Amino acid sequence: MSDIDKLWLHQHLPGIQASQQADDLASYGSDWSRLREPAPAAVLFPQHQEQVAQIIDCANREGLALVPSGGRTGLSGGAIAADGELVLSLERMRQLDPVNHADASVRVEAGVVTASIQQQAERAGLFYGVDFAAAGSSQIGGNIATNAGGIRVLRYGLTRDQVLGLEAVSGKGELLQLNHGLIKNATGYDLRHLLIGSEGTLAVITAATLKLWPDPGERQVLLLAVDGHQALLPLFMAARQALRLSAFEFFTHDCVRHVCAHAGLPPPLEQAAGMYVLLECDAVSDEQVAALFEQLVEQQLVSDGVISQSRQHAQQLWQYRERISESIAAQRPYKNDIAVRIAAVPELLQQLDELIQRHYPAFEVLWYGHIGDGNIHMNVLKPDDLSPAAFKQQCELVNEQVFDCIQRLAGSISAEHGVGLLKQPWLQYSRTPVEIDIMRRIKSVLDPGGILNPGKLL
Ligand code: S2G
Ligand code: ZN
Repeated sequence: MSDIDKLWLHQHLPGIQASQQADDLASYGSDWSRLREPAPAAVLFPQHQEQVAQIIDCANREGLALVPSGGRTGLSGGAIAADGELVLSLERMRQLDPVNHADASVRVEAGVVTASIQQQAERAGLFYGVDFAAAGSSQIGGNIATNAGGIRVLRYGLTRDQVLGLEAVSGKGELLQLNHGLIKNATGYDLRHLLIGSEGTLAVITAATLKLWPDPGERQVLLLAVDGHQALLPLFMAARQALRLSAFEFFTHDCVRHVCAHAGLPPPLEQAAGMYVLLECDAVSDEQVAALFEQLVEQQLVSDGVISQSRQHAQQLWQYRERISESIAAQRPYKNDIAVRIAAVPELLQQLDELIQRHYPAFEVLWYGHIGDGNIHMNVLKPDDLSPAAFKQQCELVNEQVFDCIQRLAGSISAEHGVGLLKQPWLQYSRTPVEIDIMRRIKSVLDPGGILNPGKLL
């Protein structure tokens, strides 16, 4: 056990709240990936940017590793502390400023839960553009550190596209106030965008000024039965042509089976289908939707479907997509979170389907994701009779083929969940040696002591 005890913390980090309680060490040292047993030396709870700088200065002096920690809903092990690191939790930095109506923005500290931002925006008659299943427990600092995506990227972009200003502390302890909420600022490298998606390896994010959108008003959800993945791209293009889309998701029948069993929901349509599309769009007249639906059936792109009749009905339909992850979590699925350009989605699905049949005939594989931004989630469910280690090893054997396919299509081996610990061995399938070398050199400038989240991403 490290020599970090109460006295050490009191001497080296006076005035900073800390815990070495076993349950805190276990909970703050892990994340939703559960990839490694948590074993941090202590959990620190700074309450403002200066205390974060104080912690970083101490870590550099003492040569200690820091793991920045938000809501720990990550799935790639980016927030895991398994080797005596100090966890730097932002959860007590929860200042949520009033909405700035002139700028249509809001300044929030890193520990604010994503759903609170959505509610703050709604109260002001505005809309925060990023949403995903974990929004009720994820924190905005972690969303920014992983550039979280979610279900409405095709309309509002990624977390990156919401950040107008960013406050952080670099691995050298430098206080950063970046871009100050400006829309235009042509004064050199945009360091804000360097930190967004850097997974806590370059700086600790302490606050952000976020863009808010006009209230989208009434929206409708269509849940459509689709014959096969070949129909997905033509269906997406027809829907994008005819409607003002804010989401276009797909999932297979196996996903529906797990969600209905887990959540006690009735099947979404009378007839089961091989695959479903859930799309969300600005509300249109019943005639317009009926005409589009007729057209899609004529083109044999869909065979059945349901259109939400109320906001509550729309939320019910969303459950078939939003609750997939939670319904399979107990089976500790091996997750691939991959992306290609939208035009390459059909080919990716075709190649992966063949690959799965060849290598995983015995495994149950669930396919779902965000066709609207080329992101496919492929979750392989662990068979009961296989140990987690053996299962992970078998899945990783197939990763080479999956990522070969991604590399050929110039895609990404991690679309939105980040690299963390899980995808690090395969980074070169999406980033060239030159890029990885430049990333390492940037890391050496911003975190020369290598104290920030060592072992993650690079
Ligand atoms: C999704 C959520 C995380 C997962 O549902 O879009 O990004 O379990 C995922 O894959
Ligand atoms: Zn996703």
